[in-house]
Amino acid sequence: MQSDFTAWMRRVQAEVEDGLQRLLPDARLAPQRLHDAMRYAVLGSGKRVRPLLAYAAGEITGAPSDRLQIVAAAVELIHAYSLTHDDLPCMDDDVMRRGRPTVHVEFDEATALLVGDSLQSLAFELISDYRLTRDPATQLAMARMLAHAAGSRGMAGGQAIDLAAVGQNLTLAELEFMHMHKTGALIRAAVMLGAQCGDDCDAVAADHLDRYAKCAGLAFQVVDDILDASASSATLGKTAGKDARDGKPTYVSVMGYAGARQFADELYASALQALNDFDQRADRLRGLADYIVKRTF
Ligand code: GRG
Repeated sequence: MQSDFTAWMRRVQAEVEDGLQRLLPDARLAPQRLHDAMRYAVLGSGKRVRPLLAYAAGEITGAPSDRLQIVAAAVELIHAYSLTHDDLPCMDDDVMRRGRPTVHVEFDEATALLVGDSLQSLAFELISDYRLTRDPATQLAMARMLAHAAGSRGMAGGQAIDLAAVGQNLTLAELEFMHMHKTGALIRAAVMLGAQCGDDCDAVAADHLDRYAKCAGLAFQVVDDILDASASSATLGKTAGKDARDGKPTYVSVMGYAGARQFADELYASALQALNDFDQRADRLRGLADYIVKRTF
């Protein structure tokens, strides 16, 4: 069972990598330095959790893999843009990401800024260029969903709250609000966009999937906070222990290590419960919830 899931993950990760390789501009095309930096920011590593979630949700609704490859790439491009900008000196000021120098260290700050801008634009170009649904109105709604998830009422808004929270004491509700936006919004979009690529996504299924995505997204962040406080930089491929050093409130600082671990387990149980109405076609989503809470990097 576990080896079957691992084989599925590897297969999807390879398909996502192929898609990204093909869909990103060739580094020999002008402006070469920007295209080279875009490819550096996206290719070669990263867990591809959001693409995996899109593919897993697509299994429930019978989505074809060529459509999933496009939405998975679009979501991963938005994610890579957010990491590139997050690492800039004006934000988190970090020098290591995915086990190598951050984009502004390897290239320069202006290039890193443009990499983020260009990856975000490319994501929407992809959603517009390819036929993803039978009904064009649904495809337009998908583009809107991704825009909303990335914007000020989603990820960018969550990042603004995060930056303002340095040195502050947040309540649990405030912490949750921040993370539902900063991390959760894009994870929810990944699940819903994957599901919408299939023809069997009715309103009831969408509601269950959205509940799953909210729980899995928050669990992802809780585990991220636990790992930041407990794992090494070498294991994580990014600077560990940074949240505490930067005076950032986290699930570990608010709930303690054991409290955060228990909360992650509760969210895992709620994520599985949201899938109760689905048959074995939801097994990949079940497996991903398990992966998200048990991951070690
Ligand atoms: C700059 C608009 C803007 C937003 C930045 C995503 C984000 C918002 C900041 C990253 C900081 C951070 C540590 C967020 C917590 C969760 C998270 C997104 C971790 C990184 O994602 P992974 O673990 O990374 O999926 P990989 O490298 O595996 O893709």
